[in-house]
This record gives sequence, structure tokens and C-alpha cells, in this order.
Amino acid sequence: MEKRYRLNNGRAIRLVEGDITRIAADAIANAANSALAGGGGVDGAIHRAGGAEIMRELDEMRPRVGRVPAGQAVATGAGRLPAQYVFHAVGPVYRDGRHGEPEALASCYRVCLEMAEERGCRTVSFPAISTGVYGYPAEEAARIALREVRGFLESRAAGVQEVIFVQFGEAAYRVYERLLGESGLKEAQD
Ligand code: AR6
Repeated sequence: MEKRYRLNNGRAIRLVEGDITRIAADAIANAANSALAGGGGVDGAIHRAGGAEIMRELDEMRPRVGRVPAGQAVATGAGRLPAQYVFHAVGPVYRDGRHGEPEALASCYRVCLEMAEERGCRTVSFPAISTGVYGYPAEEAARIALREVRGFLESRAAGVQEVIFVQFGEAAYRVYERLLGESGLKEAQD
């Protein structure tokens, strides 16, 4: 399943159901943890598909960067993934939405987009950060992700041309599809 939505300035938001490790993009965002230690979910999938090189890079930078707070991210190469970079973003653990979770989640998307911009990336893919093990309600998280990405794509002059939301499973895909449908963005026919 896949849909593409066009912004007035020609940039695009793509919505795809599937495995983020199989979808080509200049940069792939990962839902990592503060220790950059790898784990399950999309993080596990990215390390498995990308190969040991990604963890080697994280091992090297860990003493220097220490624990990465929620809302921040670090960049590595992408190993065997169909990408040049992986941005390891640390999402917030959801408690009740009143402990800075919305701000931290919004920051994940913004920081990754800035990192993409700095590196000259044209396409960036995102999983639904924090909505697995970290327990963020899917629709609340999707609203934040869409607001941040759309705001960025509408306000910036150059660089990132397309953001790909890769949703794992039909239920997650449908949440984005509904919110994008309500957003007034036009579905692209190309
Ligand atoms: N492609 C795209 N999305 C995926 C994939 C995949 N291959 N696999 C899972 N998802 P989670 P979090 C979706 O738990 O909540 C890890 O152990 C999944 O359905 O991966 O931010 C880290 O090391 C869900 O919607 O990340 C951290 O310790 C979304 O990705 C912790 O989990 C995020 O689920 C981070 O938890």
C-alpha cells in the first residue's frame, strides 16, 4: 500500500506500508534508545539489515556522545541499507503526554530533518517513532509527525524534497491515511 501527497511547493509526503529497511531513501530515521545499544522493533530490523558496521560506528561515538536524550539523534552510515545515512533518533517513553513527550517527539522529527538538510539529502524516511515499545498512542504520535514534517517541507527553501512515512502494518498505515486525507493535501496522481 502506498500513497503520495503533493505540497503546494512541489515537495511530497509519501505514505508506505511496509518494512523501512526495504525502502530506498537518502536517509533512514531509526527509533533508537538513549544508550544507542540497539534493541527490538525497527531498531533491530535496521541493524540486522544494515549489518554490523552501523553498531561499530555507534560503539565508536558512544564514549564521546554519552547518553542521547529523548528528542535528539545521531547520524551513522547505513551499511547495506538502501540509504546513505541512518539517523538514530531517541523518542520519548510515553507516560501520559504531560511529561514533555509531545515536545520530545516533535524534536525527533525536526532534528532528523535538519540532519538531512545538512547532509544534502533529498529523501528521508521515518518509522512511527515511540509508538512500539515506548507506548506512544499511534494517532497522537502521527499528528505530531505530520505537523512537524509538513511545517518543515512548507517553510524551507531547499534540500529535502520528499519525506516517506513507513508504517508497519495496515492499522498504522490507515491512521496516517486518514489524517493525511483530512489535512487538505492533494493526493498526487504520478
Ligand atoms: N519498518 C518500519 N516500522 C517498523 C519496523 C520496520 N521494519 N519494525 C517495527 N516497526 P519500536 P519505539 C514499527 O518499538 O517505540 C527498540 O528496542 C513498530 O510497529 O521499534 O520508539 C529500541 O532500541 C512501531 O510502530 O520503537 C528502543 O529501546 C514503530 O516501528 C525502543 O525499542 C516503533 O516501534 C524504542 O521504542
